[in-house]
Amino acid sequence: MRIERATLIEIPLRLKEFFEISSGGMQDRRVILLKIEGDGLEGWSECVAAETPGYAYETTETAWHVLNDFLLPGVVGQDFSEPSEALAPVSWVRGHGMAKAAVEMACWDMAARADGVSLSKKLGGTRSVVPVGVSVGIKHDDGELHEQVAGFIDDGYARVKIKIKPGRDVEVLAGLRDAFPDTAFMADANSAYTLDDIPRLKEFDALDLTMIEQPLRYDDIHHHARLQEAIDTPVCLDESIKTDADAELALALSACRIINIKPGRVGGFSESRRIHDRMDAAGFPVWCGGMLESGVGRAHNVALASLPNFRLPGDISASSRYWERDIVSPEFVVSDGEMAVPTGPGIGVEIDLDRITALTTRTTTHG
Ligand code: OSB
Ligand code: MG
Repeated sequence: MRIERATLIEIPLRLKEFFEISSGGMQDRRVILLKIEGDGLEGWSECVAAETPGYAYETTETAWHVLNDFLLPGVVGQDFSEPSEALAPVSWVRGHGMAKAAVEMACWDMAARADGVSLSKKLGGTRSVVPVGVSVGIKHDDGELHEQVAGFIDDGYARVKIKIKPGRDVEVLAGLRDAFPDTAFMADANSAYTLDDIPRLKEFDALDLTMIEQPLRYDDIHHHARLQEAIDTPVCLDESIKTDADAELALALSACRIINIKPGRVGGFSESRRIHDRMDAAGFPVWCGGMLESGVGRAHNVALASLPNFRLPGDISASSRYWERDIVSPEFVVSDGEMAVPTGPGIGVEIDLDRITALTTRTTTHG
C-alpha cells in the first residue's frame, strides 16, 4: 500500500464542561485529524496530543510541527505491506509517540478498508461489544460530584473513575462509596503523590476500589513498585508506560497489576498490541484509556478495546459525554455498560466532512 497524500487538519471542539485533573484542566480542545490517501483508499486518525504539556510533553503544537516537518515528509510516497511497518522510514525520530501514533493508526484504518474488514477485525479483536466506564474530572463540590456520578450510573457505565489530588482524595471516594455501595469505583491521581504519601494512599484500601491509576511521578516505575508493595489496591500505570519496554520493566519490578493502554501515548496500535500481549502472558489485564477524543479517536479506541485482554472497562464514554455534537455518525452510545464495536470497513463510522471543513482552522497537505 502506498501513502500518496497526507492531509493534516486542526479543528476546535469545545468540551461540554471544564475537565480538571491534578495537573491542570481543559475546556477548548484543538483536535488534530490526519487523513492519508493511497491506492484509491483513505485512512483517518486523530492525534491525542493536548493543548498543554500537563499530561505528556507533547502538545498540539509539537505534534503539528513533528508531523509536518518530519513524519509526513518521511512517509508520503512510501509503500508499506503491513501497517506495523508504516513508520519504518521515520524510525530515526525519537519520542513523539502521539505524533507517530497518528500516522500509524491512519495506516491501520486504510489497511482495514483495503481488506474490507473492520479495524477491530484487522487488529485481532474478538468482542462485538466492549465494557465501558466514565472518567469524572475533579469537582470541588461534593453535591455536584454526587449528582454527576448518579447520572453516569443511571446511564449504565460499568465503572466510574474519579480524578483525585491531595485535598480531594480519600474523603471524596469514601463519600461516594457510602452513597453508591455497589458501584465499581477507581481513582486517577495523574501523578499527584510521592512515596511520602503512602499512609494516605493506604487509606484507599478500605474503599474497595478496582485500582488506583498513576499515583506517582509521570515517568516513575521504581517508586510505584515500592508503593504497590505497601498497599492492597492494585496500581494501574498510565503516564509511566510509553513503550512496551516500559511495560517490561514495570512487570519485572512488580510496579503495577494493570496497565491503561492509550494507543496515542504508546506510539500506535503495534506497540499497544505488544503491551496487551505481554500483560496477557503475565496474567494481568489491560484497559483502554482515553484522551478526550472526538469520534475519530474514539472509534480507534473502541476497536483496540475489542482485543481479548482488554478485560476491564475502558475510558470510552458516549460521544454525548463530552460533545454537544460529535464529528462522526452514528455517534457512540452506551447501553448496559457496553459500547458496540463498529462492524463497517476501517473505523466503521462516517466522518462529517462538511462540518470538519467548516470548522478547520489550519490545514496542510503533503504529496
Ligand atoms: O489520565 O486518563 C487520564 C483525560 C485527559 C488526560 C489524561 C486523562 C484523561 C482522562 C479522560 O481520564 C479519559 C476520557 O474519557 O477520554
Ligand atoms: Mg490516567
